Amino acid sequence: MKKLSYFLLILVIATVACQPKVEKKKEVKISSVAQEVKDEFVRSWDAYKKYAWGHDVLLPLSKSHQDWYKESLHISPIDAYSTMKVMGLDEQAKEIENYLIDSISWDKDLFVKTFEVNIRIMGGLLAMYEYNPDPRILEKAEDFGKRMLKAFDSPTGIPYYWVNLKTGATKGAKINLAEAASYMFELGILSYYTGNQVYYQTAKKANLAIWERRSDLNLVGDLINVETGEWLNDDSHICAGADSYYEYLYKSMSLFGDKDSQKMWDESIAAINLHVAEETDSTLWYGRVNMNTGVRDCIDTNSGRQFSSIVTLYDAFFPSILALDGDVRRAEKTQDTWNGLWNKYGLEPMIYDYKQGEPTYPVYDLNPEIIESAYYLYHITGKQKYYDRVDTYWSDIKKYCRTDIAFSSIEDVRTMEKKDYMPTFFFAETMKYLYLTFTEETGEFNLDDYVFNTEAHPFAKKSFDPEKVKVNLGLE
Ligand code: DMJ
Repeated sequence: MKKLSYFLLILVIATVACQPKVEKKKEVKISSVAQEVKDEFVRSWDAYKKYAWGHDVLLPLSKSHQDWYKESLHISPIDAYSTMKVMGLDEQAKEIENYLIDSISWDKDLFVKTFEVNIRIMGGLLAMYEYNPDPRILEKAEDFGKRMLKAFDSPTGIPYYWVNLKTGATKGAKINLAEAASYMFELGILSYYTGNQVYYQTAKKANLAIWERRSDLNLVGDLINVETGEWLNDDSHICAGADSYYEYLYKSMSLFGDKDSQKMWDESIAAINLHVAEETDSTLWYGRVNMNTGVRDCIDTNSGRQFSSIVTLYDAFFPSILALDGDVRRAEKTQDTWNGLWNKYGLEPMIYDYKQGEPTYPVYDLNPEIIESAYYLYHITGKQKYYDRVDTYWSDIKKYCRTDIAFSSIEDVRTMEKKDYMPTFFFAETMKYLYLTFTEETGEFNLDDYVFNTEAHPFAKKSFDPEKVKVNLGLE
């Protein structure tokens, strides 16, 4: 009898020990402003579900929806997922995982924009797999990756602008720098997880094709023909159309330790600071120069207008990369410059001429970049002013963009007339950077431990074993 109860006791202990550990979630106390961002995220997500479920985008004024193409790619939920995980909205996130696994197929006869689907769908799926290593999620990501690879089937290895997800047909031989070579990050992660080098090597080939065509000043242009490899435009800049090219040189180097990315980044950033940066006592703008001469004589071919001092609000991401790279002086000065522009209008215009001091395209699309750089600088320098700036950005977004169901873009930052559109990156990026700034003090999410893709999908550095990176990505 004694023996039997001893045996039963051992059995109970063994059974308990074999159960998967259910981690008890730590309750983290967040500030009222962080809670407000989270509540507003949920309110906007609920509106998406009510008015746009199954579609790409919520139209917040007409309370309707829109798809990018003739069929939906479900971009809002895929983009929203990682922000839900960061905010601890696990129930909503689970619903997206299940929806992806049960109901989304990539076998669609649609021409999609290679760049946009890479940063939003590929980036979003890989981040989902990071949070939940369910092989069915990786399968969806790899299926998508195989379809994307067809885009790179050009004489130069630089992808076509459009690729058909079902047939693999391509079109659009003219492509800007960001769309030409911002793939090493996502496709490198896909290679890492699948053990198939082809993804990273294909993406890297496109980068090397660009790099081979740099000028003697180590600058590259902004529009290229993927079939002939000819530059169609000699303007060199870090603005929209080029931005994530530079971001991914840095981030691929930092996540994968690829020496070629390191060289491309080091030589590029030196050239950009030497030729493209335009600094005064109080401002630091990154404008436009001719890639061959370094001269500020860029002319817009359509309007004939001087173009050298035209910047885009996307450029406000640049301080984050400068700061990560250790150039905190330039990072802070550029962030100050962009902050001045925000305060001039209360939001930023999409395109701005800093010499004329006026917008050339006054739309604000709920973009995240200025918040992103203030968040990075708050984390890196600890200076309260960056927190306060994010607080101001949030107040202004609430003031001008909040609608009865969600948030809307703005047609003109001079009139604050609303526009019937809520882009998917509002879920992925804008709300995430706001929340991360306002929860920084909790220590729950440490930026030092992550690298974000350009759509703010986070990847933990510790997930990438350096030896396995070398083998799976095919690094020397
Ligand atoms: C995002 O889609 C990405 O960050 C992209 O690289 C450029 N900016 C938009 C949002 O403004």
